[in-house]
Amino acid sequence: MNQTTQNVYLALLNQKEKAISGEKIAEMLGLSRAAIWKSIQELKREGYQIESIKGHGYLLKTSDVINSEAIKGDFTKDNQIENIFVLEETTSTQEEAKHAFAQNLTNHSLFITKSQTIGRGRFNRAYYSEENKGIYMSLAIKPEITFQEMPQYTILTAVAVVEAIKKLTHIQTQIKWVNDIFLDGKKIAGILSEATANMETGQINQIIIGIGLNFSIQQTQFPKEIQNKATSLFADSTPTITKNQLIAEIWNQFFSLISTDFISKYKEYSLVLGRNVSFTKNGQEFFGQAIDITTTGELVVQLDSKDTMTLSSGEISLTKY
Ligand code: BTX
Repeated sequence: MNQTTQNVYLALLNQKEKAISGEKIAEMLGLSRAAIWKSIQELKREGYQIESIKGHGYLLKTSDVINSEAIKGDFTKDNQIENIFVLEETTSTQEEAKHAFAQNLTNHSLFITKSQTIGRGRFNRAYYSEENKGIYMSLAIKPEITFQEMPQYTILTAVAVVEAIKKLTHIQTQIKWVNDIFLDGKKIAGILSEATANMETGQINQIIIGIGLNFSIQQTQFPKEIQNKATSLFADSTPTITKNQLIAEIWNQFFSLISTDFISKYKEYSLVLGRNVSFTKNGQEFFGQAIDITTTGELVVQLDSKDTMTLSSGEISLTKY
């Protein structure tokens, strides 16, 4: 979207559900009526719903197109994101953040895409990203901290996602250790945190936190392989919020929770505590019960043999027995 169109969009947005005439926008922006008309057509092509009301002008209706200004408009003062880049399509927002780091990115930047062609999860697994029906974003942070000083970003982000969804929709989701958000027993979101250290100083100097959230993918639209284990926030109902609102709220929560005891909340929202789980370590399968999550986010499992094992990473399965 070019700068003129962005400004026209802002003029419509600032009207707050009232119509504004093309003449007035032209006057405000010091542009011709024809230029305004052209921008309105561009906005419509991008998916914005704009109604023309005779004698009143243009009315921007609630339209769920990801837009950086709409997102920023909902930021709280805690939110430290300085730049938002909205991309029509990319391979992976994690890669976009990496490229930005390679070009000397210095501040907190958020990369969001409407369509992701090679979205990935942990262990290079694919993350299914349906165009316009999900939130696919990566936050790039440039800290100078040691590994020990680094907050548990995956845990923090999981809590931020649960809190944001709860605040905006009253829907209660749960966290499956370590990085998945579940609704009604199925995954609606996954988190991928990646950090890079400077070998000379030993400091962590690049952190990328990726979130993939199934917003309004219909249940039947998921690929066959994940049909039974994936769902969306609004799989079969009309969304009651916009993606822009949820994106802003997730990062508002993230920055306000960072200095709090978010591990307690993580435990409160855990899908696995008290449940029977299985996992594989060094090629051997273990069974037991998840009994605790430590202050550093590790999962404590009491094995059937009564020994306990503390897992710091990897994956567990919930078992039925
Ligand atoms: P994960 O490795 O924990 O989960 C990946 C697994 O989840 C897959 O193997 C598959 O079984 C299942 N899966 C794949 N797609 C979906 C989906 N849409 N909904 C539910 N289950 C699914 C989780 O990894 C972390 C994913 C992060 C994705 C974000 S999107 C923005 C950023 N860019 C990018 O490339 N990755 C991150």
